[in-house]
Amino acid sequence: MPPGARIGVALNERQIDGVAAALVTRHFNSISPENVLKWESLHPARGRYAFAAADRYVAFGERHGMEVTGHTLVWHQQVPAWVFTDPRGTRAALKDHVKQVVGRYRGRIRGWDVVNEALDERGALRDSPWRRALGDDYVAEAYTLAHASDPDAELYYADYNLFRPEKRAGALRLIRDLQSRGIRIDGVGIHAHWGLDFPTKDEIRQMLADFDALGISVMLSELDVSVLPRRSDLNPYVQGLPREIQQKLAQRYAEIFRLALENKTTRITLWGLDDGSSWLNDYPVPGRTNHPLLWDRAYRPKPAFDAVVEVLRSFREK
Ligand code: 9MR
Repeated sequence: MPPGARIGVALNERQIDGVAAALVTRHFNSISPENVLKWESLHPARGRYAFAAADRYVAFGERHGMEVTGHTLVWHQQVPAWVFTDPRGTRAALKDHVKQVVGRYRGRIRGWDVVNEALDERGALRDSPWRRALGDDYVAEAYTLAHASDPDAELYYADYNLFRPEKRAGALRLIRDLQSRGIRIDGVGIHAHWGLDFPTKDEIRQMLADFDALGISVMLSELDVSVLPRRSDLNPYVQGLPREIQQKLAQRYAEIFRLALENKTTRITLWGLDDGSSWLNDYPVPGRTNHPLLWDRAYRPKPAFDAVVEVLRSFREK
């Protein structure tokens, strides 16, 4: 691994024991909780918090010297309905949530995906329940609240499709706006839910350069590479991935890691450890067999794993 590089993985709760845990502690120095720090897991009813799973998760990271990312405070998914329907108010709920959650893990979570996926494809603020309840300035509010509850935590903005210029322009505007108002923003988390042939190398390079120019850290905070056709019921690899596609996947991973490391990416986090636990088996079409990660369903390393190790080694030796 190149000095200082953070290589992370998203895990769900059941993976902090057994085979998965052994792989994670051996190969990664950073973890992101796939679900346990989301609102629906932590805060099912006003004033009622369920911290047990999150506590175990954070302790697992600490015990093994891995940094833990806080994912995520303000998102339009996985938020219980009461947050937007309770007449006592969404703003009060948000304030309490951030105070309790960020405050509880103060000094233990390195950085938070404070606002997640706030933009639409044109780069404007999406029509989310947060925006409807709180107005456009909910974004700035969330960062201010998070900073107050842990002044030392890094604060990130995270979104997908940022390789598309129009959407990226919106993210650049959003981040610059926070910067110009003196609100803390440390980095951008690029959700790299990509394919074997998109985005192009040039698109990736341009995207990384544009964010780097803001003087913030740039992370691939959710990386996986789908091998399936996107909008289709085709499910061609139920019995396994043909050697040729396996090689393509390996080359694609090597290419992405190389581009990221050449272009000052500070953290690369895989969105899942093994193919069997990937969200891509159920999205956008439920019940397919995808092979988007570095370990297969039996936790055997794939050629893509070797390819990534090779790239990391070459950077260490540079
Ligand atoms: O991987 C997560 C999956 O287990 C959840 O069911 C899903 C719910 O929408 O969220 C997945 O993670 C998402 C992440 O939190 C934000 N970016 C997109 C990820 C994939 O949907």
